[in-house]
Amino acid sequence: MPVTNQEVAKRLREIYQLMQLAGENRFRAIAFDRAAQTIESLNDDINQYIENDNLTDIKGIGNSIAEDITQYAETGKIDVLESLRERIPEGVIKWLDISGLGPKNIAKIHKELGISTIEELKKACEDGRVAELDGLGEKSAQKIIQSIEWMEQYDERCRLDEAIVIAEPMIGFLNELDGVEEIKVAGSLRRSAETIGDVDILIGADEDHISGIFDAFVGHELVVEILGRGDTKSSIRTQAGRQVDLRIVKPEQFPAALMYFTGSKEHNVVLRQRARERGLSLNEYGLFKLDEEGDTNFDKPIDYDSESDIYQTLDLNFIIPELREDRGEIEFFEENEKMNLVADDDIRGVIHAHSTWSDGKFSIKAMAEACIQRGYEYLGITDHSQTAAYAGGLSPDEVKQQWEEIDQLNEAFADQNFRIFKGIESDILGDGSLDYEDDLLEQFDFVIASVHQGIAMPRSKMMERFRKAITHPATRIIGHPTGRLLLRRDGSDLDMNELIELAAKHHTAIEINANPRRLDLDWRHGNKAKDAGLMSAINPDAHHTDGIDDIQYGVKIARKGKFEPARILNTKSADELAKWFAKK
Ligand code: DGT
Ligand code: CA
Ligand code: CA
Ligand code: ZN
Repeated sequence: MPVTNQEVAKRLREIYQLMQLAGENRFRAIAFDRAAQTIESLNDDINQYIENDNLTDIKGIGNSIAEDITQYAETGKIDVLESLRERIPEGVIKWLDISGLGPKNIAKIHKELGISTIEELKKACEDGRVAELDGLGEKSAQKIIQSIEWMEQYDERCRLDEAIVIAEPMIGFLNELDGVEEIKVAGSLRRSAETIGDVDILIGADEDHISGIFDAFVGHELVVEILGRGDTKSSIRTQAGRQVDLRIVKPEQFPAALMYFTGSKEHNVVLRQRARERGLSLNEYGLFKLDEEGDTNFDKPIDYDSESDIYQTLDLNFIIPELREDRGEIEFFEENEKMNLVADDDIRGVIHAHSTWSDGKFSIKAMAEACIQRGYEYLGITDHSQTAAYAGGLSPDEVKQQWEEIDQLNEAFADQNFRIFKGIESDILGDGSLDYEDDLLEQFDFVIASVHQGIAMPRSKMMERFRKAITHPATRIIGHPTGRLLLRRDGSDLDMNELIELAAKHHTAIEINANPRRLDLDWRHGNKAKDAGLMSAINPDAHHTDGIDDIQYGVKIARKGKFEPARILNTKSADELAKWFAKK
């Protein structure tokens, strides 16, 4: 089974850590750490060495570790690692994530106090037992408590909007430093993923500036913890709990490194394979010829000036970062120069917004003015329906009063060429019916149908609800289909393929809810949506004037989901949209 260099390095490092926890010979343990480091920065694919049975040619890898690596590639397991894992309680292994607490002290605390969970450790730090241990003291105990509190407080991932808030000022700051020739965000953030593990930043700079740039980076005011400081990479944690990785490469390596660290891993694997098929080697340092033995020939670099050049060499057109997920983009850009994707400028109006009539914070008028201010041509107001009492859902009488207000506002806004559509976000009830009588539903300009209650019903029940809602003649858009809240709550269990087919067949759109907590429809359904000809709308679900600006996140996700402007309702003019609403 092919393995990645990173996977092998990770296992070896785990052996190193567990050996220290187990109190094994220090030099033997360090050998595993060295091997892990070497393999992490290895320019070639470790599989070549495994196949050629010459792992020991790699500096720092002896016979015994070579055998471990081979065993891992063959079986997915390493005996030493397995037996270590059995000897060290799992709880104690988690202590390794506590920054500032090394394996030696972990072993000491675990053995002398006989505790093995993080909760017990925290308690022992608080009641003075840890401070009494040799070589630890009160200061160490306090530091451990703080690290544990960080760990408890911060999630492993954050939302796209949260990552942007961290990355933008950091990049602005770094960009001003001496010697920074190029700087770009990489990783999942550059790919516009809906959640971000860590923020990756890449700089191109000459060698003599590297240490100055890293000094400034780890000394930045937002840094609460330095996680690592090396010659080419440093990592920090910010106040918000996020990790930021900064890598610095030579300016001429910048495009290849940017490509590598943008990922995704899956996309990179295919690119490297394409390079091999063309007698080339692609890595974060550049593009090189392969020699007769199939090794990277670092003396034979291939010229490139940009990511575009590298793609060209691999017989591909430039692939925008959002699409680099190995979901058909490679095949597409073999043939095509560009994919027609919706962009910020294409958005002409705002659909799905709440007002003070239900749980919004602003009047319809204020929401409309905020739309006009941002250059939009219309607003589709969609307050909650009657069943959503907790969110101030509208009774049939209130609906009619709201319509009068909208009629008046439309008269007032007519000379500004702005239009308010009468919409509603109708609950999809437990049995799939909508939340008003049909004769009232028919009179809205459009209906968004959303599930707000019972999102955890079994798949068959959920699908039945959606089937009924989609086929209802008044339903024009399905709101936030899964109801997920990113990093907080899973969405409904749905057959998304069927849902998409059904919606397309019944000329009903499924929104891309642009609220960064939702981003639902998920972009992963983009290929299916494209095949089915599904219509969508990039909807801010705004409860506040500021919420309108969430449309930007929805556009990113729509691009990632391969939506062209023609399949996004709010790229239409108000008249075209009115026609589409009336058409079902
Ligand atoms: P994240 O941080 O979990 O949201 O996701 P990424 O994609 O930002 O992943 P990260 O930060 O671990 O690494 C950044 C990029 O570096 C990743 O997208 C591709 C590249 N990379 C990292 N590790 C590997 C690896 O083992 N193999 C390959 N081919 N690329 C890697
Ligand atoms: Ca990352
Ligand atoms: Ca990273
Ligand atoms: Zn809703």
